[in-house]
Parts: sequence; C-alpha cells; structure tokens
Amino acid sequence: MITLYGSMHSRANRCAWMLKELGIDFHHEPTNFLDGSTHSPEFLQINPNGRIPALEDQGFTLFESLAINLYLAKKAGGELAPQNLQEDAFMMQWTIWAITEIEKPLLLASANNLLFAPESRNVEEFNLAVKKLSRPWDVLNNHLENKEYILGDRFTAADLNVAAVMTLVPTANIDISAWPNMQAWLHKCLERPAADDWKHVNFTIPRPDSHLGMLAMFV
Ligand SMILES: N[C@@H](CCC(=O)N[C@@H](CS)C(=O)NCC(=O)O)C(=O)O
Repeated sequence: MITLYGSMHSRANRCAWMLKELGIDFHHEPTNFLDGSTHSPEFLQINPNGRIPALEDQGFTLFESLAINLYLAKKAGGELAPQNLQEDAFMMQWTIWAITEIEKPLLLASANNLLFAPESRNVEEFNLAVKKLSRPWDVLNNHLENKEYILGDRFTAADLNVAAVMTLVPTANIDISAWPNMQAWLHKCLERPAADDWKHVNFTIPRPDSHLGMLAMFV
C-alpha cells in the first residue's frame, strides 16, 4: 500500500490528485508542519528536508510533489504516463517550467491577495508578481493554441503538474482572461473530480516584518 504523507492543506494535494486520477488506493498520513511532525526523527527518515509531501511505496521513499507525480504516472502506465521518450521529456520540461517560472510569483501574488492579513498586503508586490507571470503565461497560452492539452489531445501528467501549481490562480484572484487558451485549459483541468482537494485548502501566511524576511520567504 502506498502512503502519502502531508496534510491536504499543503502541496500533498497535488499528489492526492494524481493518486485519485490513477485510481490508486493509498494510506494518507496527514503530517503537518504546524505541529512539528515534519521534523520528527521518523519523518526526517522519509524526507530529510522536513517538508511535505512525501511518498512511501513498499520501502521506496520519494520527496518533491511533482517528482512523486511523475513516478506515480509512470508506475501506473496508461494515458497519463509518457508513451515514449519525447513525451517523457516534455512532461519533465513542463513540470520543471511550472516550478521555476510559475510557483514563486504566483505564491507572492496569492499572499498579497489573500494569504497575508488584509493590512499587510502590498499592491506593488502583487502587480510585480503578475508582471513576472505574464511571460510564462504567454508561452503556455501560445502553446495551447489549437490544443486541448499540453501534449496534444489527452490529459497527462504534464497537465496535472502544471495545473496543480496553478491551483493558486483562484487564490491570487488574477484575471487570466488575457490568456484565453490557458484559461479554458486551466478550468478544464481544475474541474476534474480527482482534483477536488485543492478547493478545500484554507491557510494564511504571516507577513515577514522586513524586506529581508520577504526575501527569505520568496527566494
Ligand atoms: N518543492 C517541494 C516543496 C515542499 C514544501 O515546501 N512543502 C511545505 C508545505 S506546502 C512545507 O512542508 N513547509 C514546511 C517547512 O518548510 O518547514 C514540493 O513541491 O514538494
């Protein structure tokens, strides 16, 4: 039996989405960084980073939410998995792209729209984040011209991983209508029944009280 570690209010919901999409039964351990359980000696054996999510599959352990998803898709085979080396490369490309180009600015926009307390939100930071996002979003929007999904006409691990990072778009409340192909694609992905967990995510982040603190949080 596969065990997924991590509260659903964390990036663990990305992996729950993949497990549910694949119809894999799993045991869920709601390890939580708020109560210190991500730093217990037992958990550090599973993920020495002391972060969630992590996965255990019959003694094999893995960390990094999107790497876990690629592993699960390939292990299961089928539609979500790469069918050849080029598809595998594209899934890796879009996955790495999502984490490096999208995740941090989108988190910054989300913090300044909802996750920070209202009095500590900063509209300039929000606008800066949206400006940073517009470049990769132009790329994705152009890529999706005349395509249903990132690899073509079927939903794959590439869509799941990129859309899982973009579950923060509603939290950031960014108007993405300037990217219509991307908007339609994101809606299609996030409304899949297996994706439901992200809709219940509810958390706040205290704003660091200095510029250096902000750098430490977002770098
Ligand atoms: N790149 C990692 C990030 C994991 C991560 O930062 N998880 C957060 C929860 S969403 C965490 O465990 N934070 C607690 C901490 O950093 O101590 C992944 O995608 O799995």
